[in-house]
Amino acid sequence: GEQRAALLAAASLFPVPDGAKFSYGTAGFRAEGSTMAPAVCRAGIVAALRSVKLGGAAVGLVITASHNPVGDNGVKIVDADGGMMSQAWEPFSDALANAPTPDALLQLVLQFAKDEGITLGEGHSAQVLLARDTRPTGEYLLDVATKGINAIVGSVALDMGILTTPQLHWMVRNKNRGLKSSEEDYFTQITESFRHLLELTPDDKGGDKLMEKLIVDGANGIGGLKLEEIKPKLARLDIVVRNSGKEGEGILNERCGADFVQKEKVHPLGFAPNDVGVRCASFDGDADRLVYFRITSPSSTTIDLVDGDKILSLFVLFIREQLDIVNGKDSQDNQALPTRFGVVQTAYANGASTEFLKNLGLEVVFTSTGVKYLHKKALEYDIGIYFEANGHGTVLFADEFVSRLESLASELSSKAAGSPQHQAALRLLATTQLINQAVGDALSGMLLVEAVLQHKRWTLQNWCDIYTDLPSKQLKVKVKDRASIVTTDAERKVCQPSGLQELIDREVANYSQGRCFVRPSGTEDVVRVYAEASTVEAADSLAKSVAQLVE
Ligand code: NG1
Ligand code: ZN
Repeated sequence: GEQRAALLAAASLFPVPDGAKFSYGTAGFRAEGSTMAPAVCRAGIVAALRSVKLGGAAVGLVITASHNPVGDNGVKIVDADGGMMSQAWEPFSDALANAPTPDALLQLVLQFAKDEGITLGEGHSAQVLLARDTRPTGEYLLDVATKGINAIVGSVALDMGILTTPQLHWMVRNKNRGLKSSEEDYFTQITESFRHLLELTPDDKGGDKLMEKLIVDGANGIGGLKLEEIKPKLARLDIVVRNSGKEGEGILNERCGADFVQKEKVHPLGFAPNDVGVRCASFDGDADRLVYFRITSPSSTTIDLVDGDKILSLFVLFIREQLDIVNGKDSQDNQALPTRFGVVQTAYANGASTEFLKNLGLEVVFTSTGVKYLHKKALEYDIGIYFEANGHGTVLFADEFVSRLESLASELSSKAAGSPQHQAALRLLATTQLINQAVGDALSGMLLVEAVLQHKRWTLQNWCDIYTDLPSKQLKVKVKDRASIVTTDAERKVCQPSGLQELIDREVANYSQGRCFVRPSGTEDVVRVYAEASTVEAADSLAKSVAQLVE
């Protein structure tokens, strides 16, 4: 009836061109913006179905292509818990995006609804929160997504406006938990918890002393605009935003942004010799990645990079310190706050960071590349922290742990108000509020970095010095069929083609501190080679010889 007609109508509005092949991948559908309408419309259908399946819980849909060029665009679905859409729905999403005719699309939906036990067309409700980044094709594609959502009868599409990707994830999560979920609420939560953390700085004289200047590269995207908005509410930070995304500033992600800075290891456009030595941060285009850096010389573009691994390490030091204060370092039993604290990395984490974390006595585990894998693993702990080297990551606190922490803090506030133990418990509580619990978030991550640096009275130099990155090299190799390479052990070992791993091992054995792995990319048609060794030349040469083994 009505439902069938609506699906057929939506599908015929945006036909899939011959030969198109959309794949949901690790970051949703992504392509040249002008070719994205069919996939976006169908992602709207998937998002609405997902909401129906979850009994009408809010689901999110964001139009963004993150760090990719301004001409690209993409679509990603946010699950009701605020995380990435359940992987179990990816095959259906792919099939739907590529359905060649309206009738094929209709049949796919009907069959899938049947398999999933979804009753269409009557009495159900669905709501999808939509957002987009600043891309020129964003407004059009958001409208296309709305048409897809509306093709599921009874759905409501709510346009939340131009947002960072993590803001939308946060809103979906909060909404489904019955918590405040507007953009204003998001800003209030992160600025208030940041202020609270600063007030808990040891020996804080309650002064209004500004920290040293921080320059932020907004990648000419949405993150810089949002940062400008909350800047007046950020006590004690002296922030200058460059590549802010305002008219005439520059092009989104072009020679700027976290991806560019981390991969090229040079400073972004818009930074000048005057900035030598200043603490700088860089967001990516949708503000879910964060790196820090410092320009080392007025006459070159080189930088000292502080990547996701070092951000993770800084957070680990801070959280560990607070846990030690709360628990008392020596008494192993009878701890006030027993805590399973886990660190999650991928094979791309610099070996020096892993060594540093293991030397702290921490549990470090590895997953495959891709936020959905890291996030899932981190959820297994009371406090689970994960970061990709590229700067995407966060700290997750289990609900049960937060309850215990709240009880402890309130107990201490009557028994030992203002004691070091009480203060440490309050710092941990403020941290659970500040750092985004749904997904990696450059804005909230940066505020936590700034609060921790202030807490430790650390300069960027102190932070850089916690360990020295091993020189590393990444190469891309084009092969006929990248799926012919199959890996195991969190992508650190090749199991197919047979014999390749032995050849890699033999190469690696020639290098001091050598480490190398190869894996097929999940987002590009290439095989990636990563190599680490004790010198830049050695890392380059190891990567090159292993690349030759792959070709
Ligand atoms: P692939 O193309 O699978 O290596 C890349 C990044 C991931 C992640 C995804 C986006 C590297 C080496 N890989 O994945 O970290 O950000 O894109 O979801 O940077
Ligand atoms: Zn991004």
